[in-house]
Amino acid sequence: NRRFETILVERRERVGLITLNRPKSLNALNARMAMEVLSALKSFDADDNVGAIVIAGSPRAFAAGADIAELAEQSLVDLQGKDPFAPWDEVRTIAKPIIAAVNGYALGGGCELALLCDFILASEDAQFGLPEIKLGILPGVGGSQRLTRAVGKALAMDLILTGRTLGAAEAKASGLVARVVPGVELLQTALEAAHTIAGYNAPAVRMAKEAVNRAQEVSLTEGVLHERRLFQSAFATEGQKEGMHAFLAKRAPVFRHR
Ligand code: CO8
Repeated sequence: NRRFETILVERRERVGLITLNRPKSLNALNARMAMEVLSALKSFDADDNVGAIVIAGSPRAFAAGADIAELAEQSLVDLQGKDPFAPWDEVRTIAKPIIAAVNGYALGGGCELALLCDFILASEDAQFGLPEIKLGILPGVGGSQRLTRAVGKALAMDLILTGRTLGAAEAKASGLVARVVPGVELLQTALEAAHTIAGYNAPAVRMAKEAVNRAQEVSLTEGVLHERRLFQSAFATEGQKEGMHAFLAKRAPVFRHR
């Protein structure tokens, strides 16, 4: 935490927790936060004591978007030259599952960050949207692509062109979020889900994440083939033997975490 100004980082048992921490600006995502989130994610990804990661916000907002104050005076050449969003693109290189715990606003880049996570748990007061159009711009960290894949073209067009926000119930109904829970239970629910994941056979967890992500990229035939190869690879892990032997012996499996 000494290294970080914009986030809080801690480990709770086998779960890595990153809390976005610029509450005064509703966690506006500046260039420093992008670097810090990526750095924390990479450390957790390399740490055998961590099996899954949660990204959470502060009480009023997960994140209300890119830091508009920082962006306002940028030129085309600035954005091309030292692309301040490049670290966000690297979130997809993290092999361990990442859960977004979204309460309050997840707008613009905040919504895009949630979409970069593997799944989203939302509180009843969550508000999702890509309101960049109101600022004279459009989504810039994959929102137009990932939201469209998540909820389909009709709703993605509606949100991106009108800039309106989506409440938790509509977000759940559209498939954007996996679960909606009361605000007071959100962090605990996310930590418990991450803890459950972190208890499983780590190589199989990584393969399962990779397999689902493949579905976004390739044809069904290629995706099924990729899955089959990963499935076969799982039989080269100790955890496969442990999981299956434990089932047959009617005892709980004990997975080793390397
Ligand atoms: N950037 C900078 N500061 C912000 C941002 C932001 N995105 N959002 C809120 N703040 C600041 C406000 O300026 C205010 O500061 P101050 O207290 O100093 O005046 C403080 O946070 C509290 O905000 P409000 O007073 O506005 O609170 P309200 O409850 O009245 O309104 C809203 C809350 C509706 C969330 C409102 O703050 C808002 O509309 N915020 C901007 C939302 C937005 O347009 N987001 C999209 C930004 S553009 C973008 O994300 C481009 C994506 C490109 C990639 C990003 C990289 C990840």
